[in-house]
Amino acid sequence: MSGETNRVGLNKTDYVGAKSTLCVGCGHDSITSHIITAFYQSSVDPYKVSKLSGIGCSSKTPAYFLGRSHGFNSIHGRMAPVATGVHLANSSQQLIGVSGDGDTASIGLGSFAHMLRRNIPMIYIVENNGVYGLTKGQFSATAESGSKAKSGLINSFQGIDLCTLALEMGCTFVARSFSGDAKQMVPLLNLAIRHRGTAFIDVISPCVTFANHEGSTRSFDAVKSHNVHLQELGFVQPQQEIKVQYEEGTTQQVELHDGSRLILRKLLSAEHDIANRDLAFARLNEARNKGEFLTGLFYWDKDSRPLGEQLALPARPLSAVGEESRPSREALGKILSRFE
Ligand SMILES: Cc1ncc(C[n+]2csc(CCOP(=O)(O)OP(=O)(O)O)c2C)c(N)n1
Ligand code: SF4
Ligand SMILES: [Mg+2]
Repeated sequence: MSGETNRVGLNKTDYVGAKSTLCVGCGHDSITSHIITAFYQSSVDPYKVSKLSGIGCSSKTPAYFLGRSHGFNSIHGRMAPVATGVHLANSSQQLIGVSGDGDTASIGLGSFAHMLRRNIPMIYIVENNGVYGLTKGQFSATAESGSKAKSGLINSFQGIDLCTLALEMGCTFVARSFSGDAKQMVPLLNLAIRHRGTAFIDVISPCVTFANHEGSTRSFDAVKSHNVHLQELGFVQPQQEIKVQYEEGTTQQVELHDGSRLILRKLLSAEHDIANRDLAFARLNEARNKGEFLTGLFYWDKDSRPLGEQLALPARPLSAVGEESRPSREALGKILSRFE
């Protein structure tokens, strides 16, 4: 499909952005390329997308994809409230946010938690390298205890597992992947594009400059040797043929409202059901106790209700309401008087 135009008449090159200024080999650049692939494959109109971020190397990346979309680079740790505002002002925009483990798990932790409770419709990616890359490699709050910094310092604090936290906060789509795993990331993103609520994807994304040495639990070698897949994921676009034949009983297919299909193939001996939140907690805890990076789709609430629906917002975005249809001063006064 990569040389062809997609369903909205665009080429893959129409989904790229500016040239990356990150270190050569940074995991974050691979995630950028998976985002470009998924938005192209899903034929998303880039003019209807708003890209959001905080501060960090990861937060610079929205400049490198979807160059025709809107963008807002917030202050450190404040992507979530900005996303909430963008959604309430213009609910017709599709949102994708990229944050870092520092940006989300330290300064932005409170905002992140409350955004998940509210189920703001957006794809929320954390490019998780266990360090503050932009400020020269200090441990972040997601770094595993016992991990060694480039300076030789050993991390004595427990790391926050963002997927477990997201589940606890009521997140309706919780997944983890590895930046180098296009086969898993692209289907996850294709599904996330269609999710009606916050689609959280924690992506282990090694920092080649500050965390790729012996003793770091986030080096490429350490992540690859501890990466265990929860399931094999496939995504079939509307009207696209399923080319691979799977053995009966080993796969599950979920049809989506637009005719696309998610295909899940069981890999672990332990049972998992993406609709079962308790099992998602169990799988995450087991993996953590074994020191594994379990990747895949942990939980998906297919019938999730995004914020706009919970608040019964009108279909017409507030930003499209002209002066002529705004309530008069008297009408507003009447409404306000009810709260006096
Ligand atoms: C209010 C505020 N405090 C601290 C900083 C300094 N600072 C910039 S980026 C950053 C952390 C970046 O780490 P992360 O979010 O993990 O992104 P990475 O660079 O690792 O991709 C910090 C602490 C800042 N810019 N603003
Ligand atoms: S410092 Fe680390 S996170 Fe930042 S661009 Fe370089 S490799 Fe990537
Ligand atoms: Mg980081």
